Amino acid sequence: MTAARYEARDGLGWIVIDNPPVNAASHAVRAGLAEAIGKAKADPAASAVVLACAGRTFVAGADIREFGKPIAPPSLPDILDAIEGLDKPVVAAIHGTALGGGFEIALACHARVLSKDASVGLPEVKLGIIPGAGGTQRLPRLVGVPAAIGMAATGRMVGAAEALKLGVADAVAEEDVLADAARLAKKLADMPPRRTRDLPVPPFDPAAADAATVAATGKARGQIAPKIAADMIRLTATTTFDDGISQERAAFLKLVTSDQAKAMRHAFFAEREVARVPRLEGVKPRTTERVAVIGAGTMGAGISVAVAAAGIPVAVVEMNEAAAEAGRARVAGLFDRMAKSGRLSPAQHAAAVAAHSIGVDFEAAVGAADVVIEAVFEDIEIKKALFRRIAPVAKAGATLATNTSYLDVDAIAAVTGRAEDVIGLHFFSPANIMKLVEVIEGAKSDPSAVATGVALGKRIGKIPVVCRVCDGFVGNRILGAYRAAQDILLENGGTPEGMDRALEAFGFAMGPYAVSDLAGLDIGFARRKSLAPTRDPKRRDGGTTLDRLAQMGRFGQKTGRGFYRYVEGKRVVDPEVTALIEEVAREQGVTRKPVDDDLVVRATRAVMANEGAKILAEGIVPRALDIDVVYLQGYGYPVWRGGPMFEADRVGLKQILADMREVSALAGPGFEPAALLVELAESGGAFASWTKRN
Ligand code: T1G
Repeated sequence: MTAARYEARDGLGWIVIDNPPVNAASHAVRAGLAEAIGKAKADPAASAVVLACAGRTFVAGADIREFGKPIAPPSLPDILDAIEGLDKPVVAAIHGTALGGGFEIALACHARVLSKDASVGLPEVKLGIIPGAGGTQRLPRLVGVPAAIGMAATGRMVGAAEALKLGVADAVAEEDVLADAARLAKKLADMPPRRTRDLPVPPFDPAAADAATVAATGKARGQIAPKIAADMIRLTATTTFDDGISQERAAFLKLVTSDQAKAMRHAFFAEREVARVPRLEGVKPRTTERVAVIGAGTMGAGISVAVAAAGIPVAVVEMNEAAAEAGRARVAGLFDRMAKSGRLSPAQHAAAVAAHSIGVDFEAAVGAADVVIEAVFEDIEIKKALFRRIAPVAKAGATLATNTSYLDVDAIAAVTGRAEDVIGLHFFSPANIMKLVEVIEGAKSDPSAVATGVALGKRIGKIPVVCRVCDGFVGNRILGAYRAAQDILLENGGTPEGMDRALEAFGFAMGPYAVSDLAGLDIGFARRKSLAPTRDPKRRDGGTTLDRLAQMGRFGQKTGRGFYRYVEGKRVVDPEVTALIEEVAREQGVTRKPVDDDLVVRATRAVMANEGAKILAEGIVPRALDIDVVYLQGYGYPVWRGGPMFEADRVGLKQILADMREVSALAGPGFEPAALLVELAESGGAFASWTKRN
């Protein structure tokens, strides 16, 4: 099967690309296209040409797997020049998504027909690059500079209707995009091809272009590609097409080998690879036709909405009618916001609402479910009691999942008498939006139950990461480690505002102290109190300041004061907090010395990698990419750094080990370098290529 073929039919030439699963413009596709274009050019029977794709979608872009390797000719720009230069009209028939190089192919055609559910876009900036085959030079000639920036500098996809309105689609096919494209091709056959490159750039308001650029770069803080994409688009107003093309290509080639592009490509593939867990290879998930969720609080509402939005019937159970009624209101609000934001189309909204119910009949809901998800108060005794109720009612073979964020899944499973059916499904709030779900495999979980958790996660649009039981699983365990290190640095001489600034410059969306105030110090304080009996008094954990603030009723934003004061919603530094930190340091016998931003970043990065190394060595997850995906999808880790383990490999494990040794000297017991980190650093190894030997 050739990746692109030519056939003549009904007086038209047909070029059909066929490269499953997404028709990526691989070398085979480009070579096939070169041959097909030659045939179209030479075919006297073909008065015009339709360019289409087999399978589920138009070309989804250049083949990302080829990046970082020498580009085998013909290059995509050469192919596009050949298409655009044909002396007969070429009409693109677009279904599914035409993205990146795929959309650039369509832009080099002389007209474009989209099926009504098709989308087009230039998402290259999401890979840390910019369009490299004329996208920044052709798109503005069709939609204008501001709109082109709004698309290419953000990576935003547009649907068929908007594409028509913008002028990048010539028609939208209600039924048959191929038939409509053929009709248009015949209509254009006697006219000279309308070459996008020859179109004048529509006049535009520079302020609108500036605004689009600011909006795009504002959403991608720290990333370099968006601004470059916008600059390339602006070039169209000041230079020739050919000069613009060569500047775009040069910028693309430079970006494609950048650290940011390597990190974002890693993230792209890791988020797909992570659901393929080696030890679950070939394990069949159990059938999941109905789900029950116990608890309609924040988490239960979010989880059940995500399930219903995927079209799976879900019955939520509450303790009493009043709680059920409150849950219904909460769920209705979530559905409405998802409809308003366009996450759910009107039809999807209606179907999701129809699939969702909340009641008080525990036996009916749990007895009918293939998967039961508990989402009640984070207390081990409450969860155990509930699972004692679920176990005898749930049908044989049903998967029983707890949404706990750090309690012992094995302890919960042990009370059910059917531990093989029990897993954890740790969703992240808001559960109807956040993509990460940690699928916790208990010591006695049957692989089919774990596979069921993974399959359900994917089906509801999540990114499932399978991990074994440990305190905090992957995300919260690493969070606990680096937050303790940061709190010790705070006592040693840091300030909340200084440390937040350093970590926001590193790329975190919010610094740790702003996050603590947002989440509520009372929550952290309650957890610390529960862990206090087991805490090693010889180890500093830096939490004294938080304890004091909580005891003073300073719970953060919700009380107007925490690590910061909040004046009309604005976060301001509070000298009282600085004084309190100094007092705590004195009590600890610590002489405060200024902590610079560089140390804050190096310490955070090292402790994250160090805890990740322990997690790998313990076999909690099989691969470093599992840890990266947890942080990218659940903790606001900057995607252009690829995740804590990818970033550690980039920096080099020798440096990470040196930084970890510096942290250990500053923070004392509990911050020793992990054996695996030492082993890899001393052997010149990397996390990416390490797998657990047994
Ligand atoms: N190259 C290689 N493989 C790709 C790919 C691509 N462009 N897109 C998807 N795949 C693989 C993916 O890894 C997975 O593989 C399988 O296809 C199904 O993907 C010159 C330089 C198209 C919306 O950024 O956004 O063009 O895991 O699970 O959920 O200027 O794939 O099965 O082994 O995501 O239905 C620009 C990236 C590239 C689009 C479909 N294009 N792809 O989503 O399936 S750069 C993109 C997507 C470029 C030009 C520049 C999505 C999708 P496996 P999937 P999906």
